[in-house]
Amino acid sequence: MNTPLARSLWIPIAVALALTGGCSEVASSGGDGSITDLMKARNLSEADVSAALKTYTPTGRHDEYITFASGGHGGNLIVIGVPSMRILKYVGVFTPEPWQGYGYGDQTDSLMVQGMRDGRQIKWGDMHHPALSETNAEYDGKYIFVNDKANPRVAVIDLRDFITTQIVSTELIECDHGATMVTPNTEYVIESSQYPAPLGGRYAPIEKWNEEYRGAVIFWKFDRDKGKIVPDQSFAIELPPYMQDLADAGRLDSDGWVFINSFNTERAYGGNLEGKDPLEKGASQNDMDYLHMIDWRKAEKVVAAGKTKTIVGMRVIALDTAIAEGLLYFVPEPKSPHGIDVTPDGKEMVVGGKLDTHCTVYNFAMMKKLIDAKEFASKDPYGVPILDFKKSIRGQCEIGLGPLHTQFDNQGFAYTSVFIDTQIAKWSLADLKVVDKIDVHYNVGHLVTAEGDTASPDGKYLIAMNKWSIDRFNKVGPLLPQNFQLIDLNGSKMQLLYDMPLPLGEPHYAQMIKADKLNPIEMYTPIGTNPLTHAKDPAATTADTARIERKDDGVHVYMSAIRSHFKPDIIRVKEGDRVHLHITNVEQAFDATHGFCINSHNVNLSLEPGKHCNVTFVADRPGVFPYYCTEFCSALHLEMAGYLLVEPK
Ligand code: RUQ
Ligand code: CUA
Repeated sequence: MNTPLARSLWIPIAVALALTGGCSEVASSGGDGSITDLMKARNLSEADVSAALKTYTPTGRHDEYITFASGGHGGNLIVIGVPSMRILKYVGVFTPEPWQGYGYGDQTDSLMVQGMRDGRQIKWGDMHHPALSETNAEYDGKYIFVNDKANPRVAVIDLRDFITTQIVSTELIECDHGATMVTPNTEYVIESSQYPAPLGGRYAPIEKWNEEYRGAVIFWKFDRDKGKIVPDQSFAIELPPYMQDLADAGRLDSDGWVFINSFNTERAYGGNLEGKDPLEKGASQNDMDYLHMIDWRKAEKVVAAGKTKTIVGMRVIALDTAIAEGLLYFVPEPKSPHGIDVTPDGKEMVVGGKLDTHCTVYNFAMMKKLIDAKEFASKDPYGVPILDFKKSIRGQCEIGLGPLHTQFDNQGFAYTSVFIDTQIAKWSLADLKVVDKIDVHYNVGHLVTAEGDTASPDGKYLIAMNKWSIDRFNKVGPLLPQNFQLIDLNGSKMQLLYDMPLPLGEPHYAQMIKADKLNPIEMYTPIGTNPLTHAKDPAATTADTARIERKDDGVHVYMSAIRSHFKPDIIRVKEGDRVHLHITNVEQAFDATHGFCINSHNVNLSLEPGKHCNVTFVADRPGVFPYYCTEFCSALHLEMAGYLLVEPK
């Protein structure tokens, strides 16, 4: 603390504090003396104060970056400001989100229906990898896609209003992991399987693994104008029954290709209660697994030529066809790889091996040359051509124990999460040498840098997404939060700035975008907009047209909401009536959100200014049910209420 460096650091900090706050008198639990007293009272070092100054964001100021982090088991997407690490929103995606009324009205119920698997509503999701839409390999701030690993699904979130507008799922596969990643102009959203199974939800004995079990990569076609995935224009490629892992799309030089890691090329399937090796032992025998290279532009042509079969409604290029048409190649990769990350210039691919100490840097031009010359070292048991490892790589960087994922900055450095060493390693892409390491707490999985998956990353900030937090926070019982650690990349040494507990499922991956690339709406216009269509809903209502109509299919209530009443505030129906509520928040004031709930009927809506919601339910119990506004919208908020009267038959 008393090193010359620390002292020289401290002087500008003290000056800055005195200038910006105008106060060296700061109240705290530790007393209200000078900054130095405060530091003493709170036991803060100069490094602590420097970290605080780099993240503290005074009231009214906004963050420079926005991070979209997966909500893991919560099935929702977390929006976080950087560097303040303030949580700004949870976007409901695969699971209902009550505050947003997501999953409690007709529109959002339709998304829960889209997300069904085998006709069953799924009550959770295991979200892993958010992917922002891209234009020319840069985040464009328009959409973000996310996957559910457990119940393989992909969702589209519209960044005009941060609302989920579509969920797609195919029963072709039973689990995904290489999802979601986008091609450089968001032509496709990629979803590749993880645990092989017979394609299309069939049964086959596990002993038939080699013959009947398969992986697949799905290319979901995205229609940017409509903001929707078009399942009819999507296709899949059948893959051998290895466990495909993370994926990344090529860009610039490698545009048109997709790269997918794999492990378990041993094709082990366990059986530890049946006298066989456990799965993980069987799956860790080979020195090399296979990096998959897929030529998706060529695959598009094969699909257009009709060389597909249809399985559960999905057009699938069979493995034999993929090989014959030159769509699929393998390159060996060291022991149990996990992350694959294409370098910003698209020229190289960095692969981390969980049981290796290196990152391997594959060179696209070298691999492409081998493919063009048809120079293959061997074939896998299914006939997929395998390139020579040494002839495909530029080199390897000795990183540490358990390198997983890699991100980049704008200075030619790569940052790799090192799981077993529980560190972040910074290394030079040019000479493949580690230049700095920093401890993280603990067991880092993914990491993300600002604009880190684009052709022009910013670097600047890095978030280490740690699986364990052990001693970092107050104890809250045996299930601990995850720990997002913000790291400053601006100096030559990485500096740890902030620990942010995340108590909402294991978040896995995130992407960080410049905040000024996002341009969300402030309210819905015209009044009566349905967020799923971004157009005026046919049942939109104004205060003047509020009414109740009895029709063949039940009672339709056209209701308006404005501070501080619903109109109508009395609804009379008969036991057994089907009730259709059509509610418009007719306000056009920023942040003037109302809520609407009826007790005991699972009716719960969020009505942002201008938004229209439809909800249908059966009034099957006679009684008196108050409804009320759930957002403290005005001084007369508590009076913003009404009665649903259900008269007995
Ligand atoms: S994973 S900790 Cu699902 Cu992205 Cu690597
Ligand atoms: Cu409207 Cu409270």
